[in-house]
Amino acid sequence: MDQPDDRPDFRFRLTRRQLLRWGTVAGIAGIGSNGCSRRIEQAPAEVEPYLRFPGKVAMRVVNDRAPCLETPWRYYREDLTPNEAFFVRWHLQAIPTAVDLRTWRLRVGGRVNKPLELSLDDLKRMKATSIVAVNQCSGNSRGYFEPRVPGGQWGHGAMGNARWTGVPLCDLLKRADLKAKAEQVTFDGLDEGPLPSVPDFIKALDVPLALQPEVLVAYEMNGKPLPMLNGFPVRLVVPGYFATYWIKSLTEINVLPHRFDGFWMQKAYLLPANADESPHDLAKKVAPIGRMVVRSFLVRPEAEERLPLGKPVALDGLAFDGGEGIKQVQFSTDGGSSWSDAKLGDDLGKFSFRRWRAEWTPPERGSYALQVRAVNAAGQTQPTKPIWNRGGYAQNVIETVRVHVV
Ligand SMILES: Nc1nc2c(c(=O)[nH]1)N[C@H]1C(S)=C(S)[C@@H](COP(=O)(O)O)O[C@H]1N2
Ligand SMILES: [Mo]
Repeated sequence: MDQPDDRPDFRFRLTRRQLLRWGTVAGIAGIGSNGCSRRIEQAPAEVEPYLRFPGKVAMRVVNDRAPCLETPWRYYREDLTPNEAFFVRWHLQAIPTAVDLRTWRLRVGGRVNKPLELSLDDLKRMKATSIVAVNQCSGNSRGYFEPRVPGGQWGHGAMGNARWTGVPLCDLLKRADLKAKAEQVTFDGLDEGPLPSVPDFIKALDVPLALQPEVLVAYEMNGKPLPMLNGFPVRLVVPGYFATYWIKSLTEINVLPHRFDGFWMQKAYLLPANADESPHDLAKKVAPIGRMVVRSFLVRPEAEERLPLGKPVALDGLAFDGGEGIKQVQFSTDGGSSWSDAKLGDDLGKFSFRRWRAEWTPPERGSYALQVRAVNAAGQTQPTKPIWNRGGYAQNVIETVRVHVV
């Protein structure tokens, strides 16, 4: 069997008890105090199990079957999220735990003149491209929705930024030679439901989007093979779009002459199409979720931190959007009454996290509500009140972090 470097030996049909036993060594003690405290202060979950899955640091388990793991907050101090701390989200119970590269193939078929069947080596012989891009779950921060919505109760750790390397999807589609009237392209991975009645996780992109040069079939993440849990051996990377389209352990690419009507496009990952909605007044028209919206976070200091009076405090954080690029970041230390510009860090590309920094000298002792907001190159910014939707998707309210100057 071929495995990525950090590919562990593991079988996924574990009972919850086995899983817990397996994870005990990694328990809470394995987490830095800071990374932990933010979540315990802020995370909505009643229990906070931290487990060390194969190839991963100890991470908060949002779900154990299929595994959904949240990135510990301190890893956002880095521009690129380390592979071993990158969040994990699967929907179906039977996820790939090993891949034999001698038999594994990526197939491109449907409305094409030349169907393809490529090995990983075939892909690696094609021209490679790298791009830094944020992968964020549509349901990132869902746990803070009020009223609560069903689904994984994520804190803010269902996002990560990585340098992805692979073959542009458009090169594969050109090689396969699309027939006329191709409308959508579907993507399917190696994972499956426990029963045939569970719809397979298949997502679709419109052909014009699938042909954008930044969309990759990636086999490397931060210069290393993808971890098994993040989609070894290849995954789709759709910069600017929510992660639901970033199909992991990709094996089937299918070109359709019509719109795809599968469950995961028609029944899930939908947002109100025009108007807002509320629990009492659900939108009549919904549409598949698309590009990410502008967000920004304070990474340090963390919630409930105690800061000494008389010393400048380094504020440090990140911002990102759906691919316009971040133009401005501002912070407030008085709960949003007044705002000051932060200094932007290195520009790693318009799909990447953008670091920001500022210095603040607290004038007196007491509690402070720190806030941050970003503006992208299209002038879009973040709302002051959360925008509710039934799926708990696309949250981008201005966040507040309370700290205490003592
Ligand atoms: N094959 C497959 N790909 C998938 C999914 C899945 O369930 N199966 N989930 C999607 C969703 S909703 C998310 S948020 C991202 C998570 O990517 P990650 O696990 O690498 O962080 O994978 C996407 N790709
Ligand atoms: Mo997701």
